[in-house]
Amino acid sequence: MIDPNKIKKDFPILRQKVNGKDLVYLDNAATTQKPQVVIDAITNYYQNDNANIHRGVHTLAERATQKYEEAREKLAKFIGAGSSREVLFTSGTTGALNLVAQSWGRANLKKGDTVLLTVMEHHSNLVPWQILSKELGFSLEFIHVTKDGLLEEAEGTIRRVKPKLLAFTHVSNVLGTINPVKNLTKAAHDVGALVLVDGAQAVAHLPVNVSALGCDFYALSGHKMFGPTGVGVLWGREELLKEMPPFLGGGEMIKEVYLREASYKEPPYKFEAGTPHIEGVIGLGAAVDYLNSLGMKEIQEQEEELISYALNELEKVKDLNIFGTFDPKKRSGVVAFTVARIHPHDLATVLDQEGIAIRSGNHCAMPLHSHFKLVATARASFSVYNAKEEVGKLVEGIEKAKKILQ
Ligand code: C6P
Repeated sequence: MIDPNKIKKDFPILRQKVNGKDLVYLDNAATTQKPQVVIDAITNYYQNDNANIHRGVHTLAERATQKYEEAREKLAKFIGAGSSREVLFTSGTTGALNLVAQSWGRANLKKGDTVLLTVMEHHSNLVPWQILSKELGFSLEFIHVTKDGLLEEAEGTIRRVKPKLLAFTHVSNVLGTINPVKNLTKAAHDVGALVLVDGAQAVAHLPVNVSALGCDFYALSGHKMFGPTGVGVLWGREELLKEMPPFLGGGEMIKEVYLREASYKEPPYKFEAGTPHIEGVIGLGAAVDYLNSLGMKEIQEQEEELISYALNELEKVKDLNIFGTFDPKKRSGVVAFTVARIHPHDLATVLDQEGIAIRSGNHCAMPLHSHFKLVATARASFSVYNAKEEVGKLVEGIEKAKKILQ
């Protein structure tokens, strides 16, 4: 079993005090902290290898290129991709989802088609489709969410709507719900739809194997899995990527360029125009090594126990209302809640005085909050370095806030 207090030593930022108290970092769904090995990988790159990639023949350029491409191999293996050619580096999940919309979507969607989303999507998997549907005239439909925070009648909705694309989140960043990707993918494929999965909140918390899930696209962010910000991945099935037009044009994505036309490289390079986030990719590769060293199954087991404990403890707090399912098998380490007569921002401010970092607001999921007739929630989100004692500190902090604010 993973010992969070031992893991914590790998993360230098967690050694500090905030407002005179030991930092309790419970905002991991927004971004995770970085282990020393990731910080070292980035520093080493700048100290020893910095050069542009895929361009020069000099030693530094070759070293930088090799490290960048090694990271692609690591990512491919980590998510169970058939080939590293299916791993495109993007600016993050948002970049990956927009890439699918602007490349695959623009080439394949038209009036009369439907894109099926869910009410629990992050804005990143709503707004790109809204922008495109206004322009191209296809429809948007939504799978609803039960009061327990699960997808409602998902397979029935897929069969009824017969979408061209089903795009949904693997794990909700508000409810923590782990959606049944494999079953929904099968239902979508049965009606001829492609499937895009937003894996932003999944990859650092449970083993992900895109081949076993059977989906067509999978998006993730490096910074939510102990890697740097500004880098992420779009995984796509190779035959789809080959057919898709490029999204951005520029250097290194081309074979030949003439004044009025150009031919393009094969994926993944066709989708990586310009100088990429080289140190970000190398740092992300180091984050994958770190996650592998802990073991994704072990991480999942440890977090499952922690979330059960947290739900149990928070449920005992009077006037506190938790959103989402209480089944730890269907829920990842995110707990959104409200406390009667306290605004979530005020609660987060009082907790900060206690050195406890949580997020408050709509967590970029306004439609989901509207669905529950809420404007904002408080959200504690856990990672493998969080210990049960920190749940205790959160509960104490909430009780203190109640005394001050209620
Ligand atoms: N959610 C949160 O606090 P980017 O910003 O591109 O790395 O990730 C976007 C994104 C997409 N999908 C889901 C399910 C997400 O949770 C996020 C990011 C953060 O919940 C920041 S808003």
